[in-house]
Amino acid sequence: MSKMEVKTSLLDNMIGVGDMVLLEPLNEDSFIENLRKRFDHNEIYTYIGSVVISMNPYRALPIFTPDKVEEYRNRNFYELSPHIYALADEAYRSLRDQDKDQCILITGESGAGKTEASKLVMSYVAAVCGKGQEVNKVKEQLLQSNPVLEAFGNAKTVRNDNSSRFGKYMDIEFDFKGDPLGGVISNYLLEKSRVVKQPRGERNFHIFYQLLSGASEDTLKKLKLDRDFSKYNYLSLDSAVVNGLDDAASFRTVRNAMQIVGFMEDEVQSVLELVAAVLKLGNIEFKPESRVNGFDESRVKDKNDLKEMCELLGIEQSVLERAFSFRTVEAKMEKAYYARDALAKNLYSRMFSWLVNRINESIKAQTKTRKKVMGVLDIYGFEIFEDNSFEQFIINYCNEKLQQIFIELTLREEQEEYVREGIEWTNIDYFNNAIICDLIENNTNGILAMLDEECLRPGTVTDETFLDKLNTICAEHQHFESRLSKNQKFLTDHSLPHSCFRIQHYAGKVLYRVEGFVDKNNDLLYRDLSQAMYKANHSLMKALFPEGNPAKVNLKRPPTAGCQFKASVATLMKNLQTKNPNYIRCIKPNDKKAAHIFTESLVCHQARYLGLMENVRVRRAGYAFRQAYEPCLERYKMLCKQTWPHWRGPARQGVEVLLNDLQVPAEEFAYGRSKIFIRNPRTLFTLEERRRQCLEDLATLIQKIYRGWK
Ligand code: AD9
Ligand code: MG
Repeated sequence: MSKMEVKTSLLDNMIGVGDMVLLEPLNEDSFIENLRKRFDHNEIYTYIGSVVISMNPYRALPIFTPDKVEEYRNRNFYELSPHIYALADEAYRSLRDQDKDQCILITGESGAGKTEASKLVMSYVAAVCGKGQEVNKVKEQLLQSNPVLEAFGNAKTVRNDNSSRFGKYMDIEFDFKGDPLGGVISNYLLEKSRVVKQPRGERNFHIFYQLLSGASEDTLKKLKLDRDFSKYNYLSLDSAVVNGLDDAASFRTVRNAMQIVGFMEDEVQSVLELVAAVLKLGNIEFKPESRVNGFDESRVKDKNDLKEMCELLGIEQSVLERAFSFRTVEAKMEKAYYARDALAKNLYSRMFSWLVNRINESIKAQTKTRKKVMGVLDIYGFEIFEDNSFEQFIINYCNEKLQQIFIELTLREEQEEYVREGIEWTNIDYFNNAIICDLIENNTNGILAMLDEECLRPGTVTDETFLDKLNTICAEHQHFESRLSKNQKFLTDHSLPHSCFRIQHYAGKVLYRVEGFVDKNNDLLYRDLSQAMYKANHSLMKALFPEGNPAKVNLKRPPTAGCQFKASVATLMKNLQTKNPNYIRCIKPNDKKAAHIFTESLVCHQARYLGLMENVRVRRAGYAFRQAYEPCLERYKMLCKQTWPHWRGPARQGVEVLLNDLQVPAEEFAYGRSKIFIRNPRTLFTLEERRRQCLEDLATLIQKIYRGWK
């Protein structure tokens, strides 16, 4: 198909319009209707200019085959029907041929298809970029890092059977020819609270179930584990088996992937020992015990699990047992359980970060030649649960930042094109969520700063004192005109349930329960426990708890979880801003994880908060459609005697003659340096219609002549 026929495929009314910019009339109803029509015809991708909207089909569609890859390879973005491959191809070619670093930003709520989309982009790029033994090895390692990280970092939630519980950004590095050299993965805050407790209907991280289901008898014996999930406190039972998930088969895939990525056998063994240790740790229970000197003490109840855990990790049992005994008068038992869970969470999340680092070691580029980079961002989606805690707060903050960068970059890109083309730019009114980001991250009175202040303050600090502070400061500022808008996003009134605050996020209002905020932000581990871990005769374990080294007792307090997250998000944003962005906006069609169901209200809600209509408005605000002069003239020259069949002068002049001849009103178009800009899609439709008519007349004429000859 030539580029000329392109737009007709984008305009095909049967299956809806391929580019929302060309939708007429444009309103929310027509927007959603267009998505529905396309979804019903298995067209899960739709453009807004260069942005790809992706609907989760919840079933395998035959559109990701090697043939499809070939079809989209080296074709212009609008040439074929909308596809994620078109975006991947455009990004890759722009990187290879124009030397521009790229980033692929994938957003959408939990279960909308971000992780799948990121894998489709990666596999497309892997399929079209260089070949050869070395290159293939690099590709294979990059691709196989996915199953490893998913096993340890994903879990079944009520929203998604394979929900990413960490944020991931991966830079894939290429040489000047466009061959992959390696990659670097950054991970963002794993939801570690899941290790010790899962909401109803959800599971712990996949690896626990995979290990118990898929490991050989021999391995299980070495790890002192039982195949039966019900033996472990940390594993939820009501949803341990997930339809469509084969944990045993996944375990084999993960083992294989670890090998391809370059893990040594003893490293794999060490990791599995830590996974087993977490399960054992969860089974340790405590009881109060009176002591001779009159004090009560928390004591380990049944020592078998403790013993086995210590054997696995080479820890002296008495050292760990001592670390778990608490003598303070109040809440001894609670403290012991708290310490146990804190240790399990820390152990697991540190192991996860170690895995990421270890993978990075394997996949890092071996050469020092100048590199071009394609970054792929797949981060946890916006979450609104019934009970929202610190984790949701952090996840949603990150999504706010991404939305902000989306707004900034889309507008900037649009504006830059106008400037480049010498066309006057008129400002567009749009919702800017910068105030919500500021409410959370402002260095002096942002919510994270206030939380930190509370965490570091001497005296009695509780979640309640933190909430009081929030309420006072945000309410105080509400009196200031300049801060009014920001604090309107912090909603506090007497109707709120106890211990809660509410934020008006760009994606909706979210009620956060403050319980656990201070603790989770502090993220502190009792020193006795980290020292016990450091004493382990297990090199990986030792490496995970460097602060347990007695020589380093006076180390400064580590930065809080919120502070670390804020810093890493800031670095990420800076990084993204230096790259050419490509957007994939994922939408979940229904809440049932089911194929063929399109729940209009749900889709509408997502389209709204993703700002998709706004995105179309920005694209159409000045000029909805633009095209280089030459192809434009080529396509429509038949409509004007002066340009048909040949126009001898410059293409721009030809287009001028053509539009004048067709009497298109002057306010409907503008002449850019290399492109013609058309204000209203209707003008384009009229041109298309006239062209179609012209072709039809021509065909009839030819037929007549042909018959006459016969
Ligand atoms: V979360 O924020 O990590 O909880 P994601 O990443 O947005 O979420 P994910 O990619 O994991 O969602 O998709 C959820 C499920 O939808 C997948 O496990 C698949 O079963 C299904 N899915 C998503 N995209 C596709 C697709 N292109 N084709 C078929 C898909 N199924
Ligand atoms: Mg995901």
